[in-house]
Amino acid sequence: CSMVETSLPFYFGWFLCPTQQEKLRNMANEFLSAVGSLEAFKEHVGDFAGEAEKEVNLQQYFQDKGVLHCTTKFCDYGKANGAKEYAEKQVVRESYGSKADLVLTALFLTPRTLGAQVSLTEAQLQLWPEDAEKEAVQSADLPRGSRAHVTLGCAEGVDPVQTGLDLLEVVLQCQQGDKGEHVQDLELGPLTYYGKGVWMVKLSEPLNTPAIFSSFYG
Ligand code: ACK
Repeated sequence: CSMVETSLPFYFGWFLCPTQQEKLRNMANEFLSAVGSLEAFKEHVGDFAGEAEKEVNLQQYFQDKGVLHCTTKFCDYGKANGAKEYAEKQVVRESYGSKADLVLTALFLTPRTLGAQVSLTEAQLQLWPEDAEKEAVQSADLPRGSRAHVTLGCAEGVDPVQTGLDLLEVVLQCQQGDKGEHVQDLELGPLTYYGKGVWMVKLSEPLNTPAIFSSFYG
C-alpha cells in the first residue's frame, strides 16, 4: 500500500548550527577582503570582471545561497540517480538527526563560486555516496570525499552544484602535479593561486564545526 510511502528530500547533508554559520560567514568575509585587496588579485581581475573593468567587489560578487551545509546526497525529490537507495541505507537512517563535527580545511574562490573544503572522517565517509566524485569527473580516480564542501556563495546565475565541481578541479590539478603558485601567507593561512581565477587558502587552524545530519525539502 502506498499510503505510508515517504517522499524523498531535495538533498541530504550536514547542516551547520546558526552560530557556526555566522562564524564561517565572517571567516569567508575575511578571506574575500584579504584576497580582494592583493595586488596579485588585481593583476588577475580580468578572470572576474572582464578586461574592461579594473576592480571587483568580491563581497557583492558572490550571492548568498541560504543555509550553510555540506551536501552528502542530492536526491532531487527522488529524481536523482540512487536517491531512494541512499535514503534507505541503514547508516543513513541511523545517523539521521545526529551531530557530526565537520573539519573545514580550506576556503576557495573562483570566478563562479565561493566555498569551504570539508575533510571527512572515516565515519562521516560512511554517509558519502560511492559515486559522488565519479559522477562529476568520470576520467579520474579522485579520493572519496574530495568533493565535500560548504557553498558560501555563487556568482550571479551560477548554480551551487558548481562549488563541488570547482573544488574537484583543484584536487585534480594537484593530483596531476600542479601545486599552484604560493602567493603569500594570509592571517588565515597560506594562499595559493591555481590559475584562471582560482584562489585557495589552506587554513592554518582548521575550523571544527558542529553540524546535524538531516535533509532539506525546500
Ligand atoms: O552547495 P551544494 O552542495 O550544491 O548544495 C546544493 C544543494 O544540492 C541544493 O541545490 C547541491 N546539488 C545540486 N545539484 C546537485 C547535483 N547534481 N549533484 C550534487 N549536488 C547537487 C547543491
